Amino acid sequence: MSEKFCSGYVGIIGRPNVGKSTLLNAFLGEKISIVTPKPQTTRHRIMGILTLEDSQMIFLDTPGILEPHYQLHRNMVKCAYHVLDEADVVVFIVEPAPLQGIEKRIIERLSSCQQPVLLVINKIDTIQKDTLLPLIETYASMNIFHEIIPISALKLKGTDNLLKTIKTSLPEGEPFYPSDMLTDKPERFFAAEIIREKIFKYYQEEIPYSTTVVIEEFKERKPKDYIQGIIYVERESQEGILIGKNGAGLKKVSTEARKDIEELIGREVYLELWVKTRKDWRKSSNDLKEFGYVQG
Ligand SMILES: Nc1nc2c(ncn2[C@@H]2O[C@H](COP(=O)(O)OP(=O)(O)OP(=O)(O)O)[C@@H](O)[C@H]2O)c(=O)[nH]1
Ligand SMILES: [Mg+2]
Repeated sequence: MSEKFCSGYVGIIGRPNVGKSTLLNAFLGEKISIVTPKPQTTRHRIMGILTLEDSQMIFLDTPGILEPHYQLHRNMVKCAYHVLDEADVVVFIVEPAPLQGIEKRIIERLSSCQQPVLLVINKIDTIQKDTLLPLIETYASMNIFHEIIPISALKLKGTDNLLKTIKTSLPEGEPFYPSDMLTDKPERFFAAEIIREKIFKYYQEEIPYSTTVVIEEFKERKPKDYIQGIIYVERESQEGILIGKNGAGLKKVSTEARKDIEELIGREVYLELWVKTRKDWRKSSNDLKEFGYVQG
């Protein structure tokens, strides 16, 4: 054991939908952060711990940084920028496309970062090779980024190279967490996230964004665990949309979520879901606090 051990926090930031959660899951080889084709999927900081022979990397997936329209958005942006205070290395993810306004503002903020910032161009499986070089040149000319690394988080292209670069950017030090620890949040948090993922998958327009999930009960029982969740919507009219004709919508969410929860916790589950209204919860500081959306 003469090799030095490196450990540290790796903040993953970027605008919504660029593939931050996909990358976290790719690094861990486990799906711990929910992924959907819709933007603004992640609303909390999700920690994923990868312990190797010579290093421990603590990845922090974050909500996409956006132009906030209501209090939940403001909390999400705060949560994302907060990781800049914790991270030893920052991974800033973009898509292989021209920069958006919000990204220019993120870059401004990153330009005063003390720690190394790696620029990751994700989704390179979606573009022609010759469009990549001019993009790399644009980012290189900013003189902000420690490295510029093109990847496809979905196809696992370039992700090993990125992991190596992250590792070499970390400080020397002892591991922060036990080697078998994967994340910092309890099973009930991930159960709620999985239910939210299914709502993002099956509902359109405002429904996913007006929804939050609270796990009221999580009891380990034989032969099945008992989980009771409440899906909160913002208006009574949304309850019916969510429940669907003869309860079909809710049933689909519940069945699929149950399967994923069972896979995650390795036990059989009885999942009971209720739908309730909490008027305009996304705009209420008290409700956001109650639902766990306040950055400590
Ligand atoms: N083609 C392609 N799609 C990708 C890649 N990485 C992620 N995606 C897709 O992009 C979409 C968004 O991925 P997420 O990982 O949820 O993105 P995110 O940045 O975490 O999004 P927010 O949580 O909303 O901020 C999903 O449909 C992913 O499957 C990639 O390398 N190639
Ligand atoms: Mg995400």
